[in-house]
Amino acid sequence: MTDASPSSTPPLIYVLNGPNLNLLGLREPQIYGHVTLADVEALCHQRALGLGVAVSFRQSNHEGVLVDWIHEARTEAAGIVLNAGAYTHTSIAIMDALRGTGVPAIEVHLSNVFQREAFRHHSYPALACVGVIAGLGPMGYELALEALAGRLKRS
Ligand code: CA2
Repeated sequence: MTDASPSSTPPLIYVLNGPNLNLLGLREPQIYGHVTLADVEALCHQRALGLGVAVSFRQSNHEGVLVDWIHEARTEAAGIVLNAGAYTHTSIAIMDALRGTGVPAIEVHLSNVFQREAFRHHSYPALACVGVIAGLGPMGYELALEALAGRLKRS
């Protein structure tokens, strides 16, 4: 007999990346290291497996596309990990989209934005996030997934 036991679909977490993050590992290694975005994606899928969640990992250079994905998360995802790149410091639209979804979101930055230029110290999306992780490199994505998976388990 084949194993036909029902297995529930793991909760889906959107991992959204903003402008220029497609260049990760290819330029400015002194700030962002040598790890590519494909490496970060592989790390997220691996970590998600251990946490019993699934990941939809995406990158866009366009603010409106990020807003659309956040809207989509309202019905499709149980959580959002967001590295909005430079839109972090400018985008009221992304903050409003996060507020509109009601889906728990964690903001992640590879670099320690607080050690950098003053304009990187402010984040609009952070006002709509349950937490912020900065300066831990790709591990920040793993920690954000762990925190969201923990919240899901408790809820
Ligand atoms: O530290 C982070 O993760 C940032 O979100 C990265 C953004 C920056 O604007 C934020 O202030 C902090 C920049 C992403 C661009 O990444 C590049 C990677 C390699 C080469 C050029 C850009």
